[in-house]
Amino acid sequence: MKFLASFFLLLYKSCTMKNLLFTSLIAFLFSCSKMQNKETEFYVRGNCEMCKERIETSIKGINGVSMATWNPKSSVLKVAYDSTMLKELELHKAVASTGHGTKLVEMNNEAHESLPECCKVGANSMN
Ligand SMILES: [Cu+2]
Repeated sequence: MKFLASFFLLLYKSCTMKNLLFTSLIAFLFSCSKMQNKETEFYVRGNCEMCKERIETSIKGINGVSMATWNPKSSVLKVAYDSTMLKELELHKAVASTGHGTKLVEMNNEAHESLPECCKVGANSMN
């Protein structure tokens, strides 16, 4: 009788384990399907490799961003992000706060003033 009881207990435990696994699998799939990965690109004013580092870091630090690459030649920033977590304008605001303006959000002047000379507007012919 004791053996039977422990047998059923084991059976019950393995069933709940399976349920747990199944439930977490469903939850995982559901959270994946809810993610809306979106890619966008826009102009960000900047000059050099230091600008690149600064611009990309400001965007990569945002929750929901999976990729950020700024091209110093074209001044175009490419971003992949979860559109359920943030809006594109928030990307513009984040980058502008570091002193690099976009066409939607003007650069933060104070931040821009504290940039190295080579990173400022007018530092090279590309501005
Ligand atoms: Cu620079």
